[in-house]
Amino acid sequence: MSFPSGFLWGGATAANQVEGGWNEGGRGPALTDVTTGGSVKEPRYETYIDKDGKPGKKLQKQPLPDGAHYAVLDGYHYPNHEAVDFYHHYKEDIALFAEMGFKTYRMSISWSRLYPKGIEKEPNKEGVEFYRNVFMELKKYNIEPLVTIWHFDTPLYLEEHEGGWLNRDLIEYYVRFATTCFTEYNGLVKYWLTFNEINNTVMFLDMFGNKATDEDYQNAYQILHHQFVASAKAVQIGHAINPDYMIGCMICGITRYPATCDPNDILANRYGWEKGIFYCGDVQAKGYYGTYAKRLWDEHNVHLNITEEDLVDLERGTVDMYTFSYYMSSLETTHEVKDKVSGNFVAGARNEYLTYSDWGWALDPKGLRYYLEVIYDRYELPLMVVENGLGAYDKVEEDGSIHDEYRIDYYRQHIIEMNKAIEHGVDLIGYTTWGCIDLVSAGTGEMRKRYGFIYVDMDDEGKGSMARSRKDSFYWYKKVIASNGADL
Ligand code: BGP
Repeated sequence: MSFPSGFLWGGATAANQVEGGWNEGGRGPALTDVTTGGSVKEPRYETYIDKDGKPGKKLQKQPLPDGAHYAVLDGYHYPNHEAVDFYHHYKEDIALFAEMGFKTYRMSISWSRLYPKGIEKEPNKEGVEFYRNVFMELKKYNIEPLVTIWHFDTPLYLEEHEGGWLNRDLIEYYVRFATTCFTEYNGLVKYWLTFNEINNTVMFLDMFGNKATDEDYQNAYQILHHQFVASAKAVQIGHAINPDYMIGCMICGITRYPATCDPNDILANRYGWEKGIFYCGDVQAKGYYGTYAKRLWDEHNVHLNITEEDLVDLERGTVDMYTFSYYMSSLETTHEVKDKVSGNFVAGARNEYLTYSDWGWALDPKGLRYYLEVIYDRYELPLMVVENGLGAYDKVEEDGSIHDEYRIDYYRQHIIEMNKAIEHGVDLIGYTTWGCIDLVSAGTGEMRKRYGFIYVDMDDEGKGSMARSRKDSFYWYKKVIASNGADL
């Protein structure tokens, strides 16, 4: 078994989950500073009326409990304020990535570190320099950065005072931010992703039994449209700045199967792929809305504000590569679900042929091959798996070692399936495992849900030394990379 030469092996993180330093270096607060675990808990706001009589929202602040250094708001702590402090440990962390032999490192740029409120005309110099230093450090080890421009972390100001992504003006603010990234880091970065898991906005609206209203759909589709246009504008600008830039979309890839052979389930499954997966990929990779889009909008009485100019932008701003995260598959059914899987983030009908992680995520390596082959057939663009990993409890032995055989096994199975897809003709150019260093969970805000090859001594209460150590999987992944995927 072998992978193409030049295959981009590496790991992935996001600023809001590793960086910390949330109020350092001139950084402004971001939405993710108040919504880590936001999918389960809402931030608490106070409402107020400003001097012009305009209503606004303000976060309720609470002091830190004794001994903890994670900030606490209304009794709920936001661990990503400090996260695993990549902000101060980046040299040490990058040296560890280099030791594993990483060819690439996927990371994101915190928007509010460059534009604290999102509305400024000029970027915050200290923020710009921070990422320049990180990229220079990666260059030292010949590690190619793969940079996500938006990873859920819209500046809080834009959410509180500008109405967030429902407001068309966000396109302009985002484009300014993206242009700064493309210009400042020209020569240091080649691979870019415009929006992380852009499809979540619609896919999770009614997946697994959530009931969304027509208004929820109206807003979600309009938000997505603004993000599509922002992405397409950024792609055009990026290519004008440097024609060699490889700019990709990033889709939350959940392989969907029908739960039964009832034609109703088969149809539901087909429509589920369209709504959850293809809707975004088609716009970003083909440059136009799929024929089924009108059906999806009509289902919920959605009327979008789309201009002629938008359509031109979408057509001109198609991506160079399709990237996605892959953690699990799910079952689609029109029947009542008796045997339900529960877990954070995602829950649904249990697939009796699969096993599940401690957090209820279906472990399905073959589902990765399925996804790769379906998507390659549809777009014929280079593909990258930019997230894949196992959130698990790790036990630190008395001598400090961590025997995470379950994680090694998980990766081994997924790499075997990727290789089969390549043998079947799929142009897969890279693989970055999620949370190559332990980080704060996006879904729950926990530290104990660990993904890393590198362990970080930090717990859910924000207590720990932040010391880094190598798990068994660290040595294993090093061997995999050194053998270009042959030695598993
Ligand atoms: C994806 C996100 C990541 C990451 C991952 C794992 O949806 O892009 O940010 O966190 O899922 O999810 P969790 O952190 O909830 O385990």
